[in-house]
Amino acid sequence: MNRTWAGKRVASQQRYYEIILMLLLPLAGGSALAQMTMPISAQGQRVPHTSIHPKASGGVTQVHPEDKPGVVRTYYIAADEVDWDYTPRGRNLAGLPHVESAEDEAPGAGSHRIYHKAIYREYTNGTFKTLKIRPQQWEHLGILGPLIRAEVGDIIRVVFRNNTHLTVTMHPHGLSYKKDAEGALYNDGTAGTVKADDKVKPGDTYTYLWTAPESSGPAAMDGSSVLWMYHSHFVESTDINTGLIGPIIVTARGMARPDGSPKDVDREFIIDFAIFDETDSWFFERNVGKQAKTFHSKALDPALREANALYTINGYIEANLPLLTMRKGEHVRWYLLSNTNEDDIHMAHWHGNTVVWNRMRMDSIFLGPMAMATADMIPENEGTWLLHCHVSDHFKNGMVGLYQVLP
Ligand SMILES: [Cu+2]
Repeated sequence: MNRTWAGKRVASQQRYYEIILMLLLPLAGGSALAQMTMPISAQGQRVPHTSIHPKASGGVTQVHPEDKPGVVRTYYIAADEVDWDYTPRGRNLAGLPHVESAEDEAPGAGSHRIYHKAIYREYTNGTFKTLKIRPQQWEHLGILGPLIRAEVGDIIRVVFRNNTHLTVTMHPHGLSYKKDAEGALYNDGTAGTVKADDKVKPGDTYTYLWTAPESSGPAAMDGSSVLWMYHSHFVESTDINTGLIGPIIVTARGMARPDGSPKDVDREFIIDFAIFDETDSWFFERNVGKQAKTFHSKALDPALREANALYTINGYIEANLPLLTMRKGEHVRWYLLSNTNEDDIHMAHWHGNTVVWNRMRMDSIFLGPMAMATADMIPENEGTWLLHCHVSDHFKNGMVGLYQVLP
């Protein structure tokens, strides 16, 4: 990377922060930003102008007041413990021949696959007493945390409550953050309150402040919005296998509706090709019992690991994913992501219709671990169609959903 360019970019990002800090400190009553407790009524609060143009002539940052100002979007998100059912509506709902399902399992296992897990859930306000009802559009998110949205220029404020017995965090991809909002513990030379975001203890609340600069939004090869994710980053792989992962969408400046969704898209779906390795969950011993006590590594007992690996889409196996419904001719945007295990190597495949990804026509998209991708579809072929991972082992183990194209 060109050093001069990189230096300018870092400097402009730091300047971006400085301006935002100057603007926000009065709102926070001058208290430390990360611990702001003043209720800022979330969606739609205008932020005084924060537009920065890093490529301004002479390397001087210029503010353009004619640009649309950003908003502060506040989310109340908790990590909660739940008993998660990977099969709420039953087994092999796609009706596929030769699929391993309930009858293949040990006696007593029952037809459901239920594990104790920790997931992110959204609440209506900072009392964390009332869960926010997930809109029907996002019921298919399943085990994923609430969708966090921003338009480039916005500020995202997440009031995070840890209702679990675990130490957890929230760490965002793609967005911009300072050291007190990174949500990841490691030797980064920081100390004191700047470390408070790195390990949120059971019962504690922490406010993460993230921003959506141009560098978090669509680039030349992207559409009008891009996908990112957030997840717990205390012991990262174990946190994610326990269930702590969720989506972020950033829409280009000037391309968002008030709710943050891209104006040029009719319908959005978020699909996580997610293996949950329950042997790497904080609750493995609680879920599996005595067997877990003798289990020290995947290499020691691959069979036990395989028996407790769930090949899911959004935490559902065997087409338990709610039916994804769209209409012929709509502009449908698919946001794809994957989990973090070494076998989270997927090939997302649609029957019946094609997509455009990275300006290429596809009907299958490759996803490595922790991948994020966006693909657009104009469905033309009516009917109920398979959406599945094309990796044979994953497909056989239930990484399958259905989508429906209506006239
Ligand atoms: Cu797969």
